[in-house]
Amino acid sequence: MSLLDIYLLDAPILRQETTPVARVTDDVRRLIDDMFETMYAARGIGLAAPQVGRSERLTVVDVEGARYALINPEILDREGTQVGEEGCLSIPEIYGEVERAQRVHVRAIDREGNPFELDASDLLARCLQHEIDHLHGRLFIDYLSMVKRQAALRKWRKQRGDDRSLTRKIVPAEAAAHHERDEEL
Ligand code: K1U
Ligand code: ZN
Repeated sequence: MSLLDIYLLDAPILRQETTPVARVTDDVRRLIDDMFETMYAARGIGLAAPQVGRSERLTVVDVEGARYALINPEILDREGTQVGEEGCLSIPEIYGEVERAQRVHVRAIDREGNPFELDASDLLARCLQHEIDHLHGRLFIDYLSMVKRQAALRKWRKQRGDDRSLTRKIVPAEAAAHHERDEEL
């Protein structure tokens, strides 16, 4: 398995509509495995294919042990609302409150090519909506008020400085923990 680079806010692929996966091949399964590895190393709870430079309709999530690979996911039903904080591995260190449906009913295809349906609520529902948005070129900052979006973008530009790179490398979580401990000493 391999750690994949994560595409950042200014990368055009994050704004493109994805292409449905026609067939679950070994290549698709390899991508799923690499995406799980990358998501865990980046300490995320979800990751969508465009975030690793692949414009395919595919995402992975793991929210409190509820672990799913979703190929061609579709939200069939939404109920209620919840407001909560979101972050994005493509926009590190930027956070914002987003209103989402409290519960969603999702249909998708799994890693073996079998269709399945899923009812989710709370953080899993939020994460699924965030990831499925990625598959349609939408980012959580699109839901912020104009004032909050502009503040978030100002913070993003400031922390980026002169750095124009469109991807970032993920440091495996264990190595990052050692680094943080060394920094504290
Ligand atoms: O798609 C992504 O960029 C991953 C993103 C998913 C997400 C986070 C928060 C709410 C909805 C969806 C992340 O995992 S960012 C990491 C993060 O902020 C987080 C990690 C654990 C719990 C909550 C948030
Ligand atoms: Zn995201």
